[in-house]
Amino acid sequence: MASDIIPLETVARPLPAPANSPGCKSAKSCGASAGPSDLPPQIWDKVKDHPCYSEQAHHYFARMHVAVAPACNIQCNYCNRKYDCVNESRPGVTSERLTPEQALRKVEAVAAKMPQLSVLGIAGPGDVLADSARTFETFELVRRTLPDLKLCLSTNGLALPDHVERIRDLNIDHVTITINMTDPAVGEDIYAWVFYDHARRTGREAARILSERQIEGLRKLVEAGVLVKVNSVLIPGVNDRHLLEVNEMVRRHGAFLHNVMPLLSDPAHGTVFGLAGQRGPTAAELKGLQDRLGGGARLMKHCRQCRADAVGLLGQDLSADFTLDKLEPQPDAAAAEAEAARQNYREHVERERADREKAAKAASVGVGASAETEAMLVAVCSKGGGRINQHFGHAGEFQIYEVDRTGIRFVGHRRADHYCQGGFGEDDKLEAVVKTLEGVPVILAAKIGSCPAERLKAAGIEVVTDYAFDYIETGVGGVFKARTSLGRAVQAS
Ligand code: CLF
Ligand code: SF4
Repeated sequence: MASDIIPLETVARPLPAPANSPGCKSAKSCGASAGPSDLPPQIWDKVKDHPCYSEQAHHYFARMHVAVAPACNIQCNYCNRKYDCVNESRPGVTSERLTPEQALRKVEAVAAKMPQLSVLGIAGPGDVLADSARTFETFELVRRTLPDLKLCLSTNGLALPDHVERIRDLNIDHVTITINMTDPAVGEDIYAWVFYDHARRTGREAARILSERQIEGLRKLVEAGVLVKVNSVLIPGVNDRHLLEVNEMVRRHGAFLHNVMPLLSDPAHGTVFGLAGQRGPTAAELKGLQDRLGGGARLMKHCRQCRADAVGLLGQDLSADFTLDKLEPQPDAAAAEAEAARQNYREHVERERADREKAAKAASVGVGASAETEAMLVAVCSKGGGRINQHFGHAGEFQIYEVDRTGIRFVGHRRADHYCQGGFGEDDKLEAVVKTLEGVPVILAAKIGSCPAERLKAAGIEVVTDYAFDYIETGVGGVFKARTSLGRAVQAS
């Protein structure tokens, strides 16, 4: 059960003492990477343990979703109602529907196994406020039983203005609104209808109502002191250029983060877009837009478009370990023991963070002196803790870091989907990894077999294991210096 939960010993391995350095001051880093020195203390306190609101936190903390909200009040053209709400999920995923009581049992079971758990989110499978009673009843039950967990919800925003007081009173500090447009002329191509004020509306009227309600909800939440993240689905040819305006609106109204997610579209999903052949953006198009949005609202780049019943660190999927039939009854003392374990883990993470920060500063020493003008991308195999602690063959995804003269920063992830499931030598899967890592010359892994390492080398990708179990920044800084003019200068002297 839950064997992929990060073992604490791999998170806690100490590093050599770092040297002094000015550290990374890149202006280009991901907005969700903001740390205690960039944010007011009360905001940092709200985000530091939230894996979606803080890129740093996603290395350490887990979230779980409970799928208690099946109904929806709008129809997006990228959604098929057979599956979960695509606004925060991958299409084609179906979650087990729960009652609020079942949801509480599940949260207790996960909490008993996973001290990394810090957030309970509700993100579907429909819209969480379309049938708000089930959503709020679930939050109330969990708030009473596990008061230290942060509560989080994700909505399309149509019903949001009617629920802001309840959200504030329940201490739900984190709300996501999916806003794909502010212009009804764009919106009529994204939404088939909305159900509002006892009637089904279509066309520009539907899009106008939805947009007005979303912005009203955003404004009220910000006034109520709730941290708001805005998700936008990037749909090439439909809202790609328009998302610059959405980003500006997001910034103007005081949302904390803007998360631009790629449309995932396939005829097999049975959606309007999928059947019409509407494509999703390429990784380069997504990055290009994110780069253009760099001066606006803070950006989230570590979203994994997870399921409405997701469990674990972002990028992990332990939902199959916690289906209803597998939930064990919890003994009376379990809740208190689990809370104490979470508290211990948080203290441990505080120490780790301080250590990692020093290591990151040490790693960036000299990086700024490089004569290289091109940034270098590095793929990292990590199962948490901000460390290079995963075997290449077990990596379901690669975390992508960029390094240049201005520093080291996280820029996103690329999926590898368990290249090594039946042993090494699965040529087609290795080919897929090579394709996934186009433009990335180096992989940092804890270990790799000689056969795949040679195959990757032949494809122009070097796999470095010298930094196994070190912090990511130590490895990224190390390979950059070794491969650039800095390394060549050292070799020549
Ligand atoms: Fe869940 Fe969403 Fe809360 Fe996170 S997910 S309700 S804010 S706890 Fe996170 Fe998943 Fe991306 Fe969502 S990675 S899809 S952003
Ligand atoms: Fe589907 Fe979510 Fe859109 Fe509703 S809000 S139609 S569940 S993607």
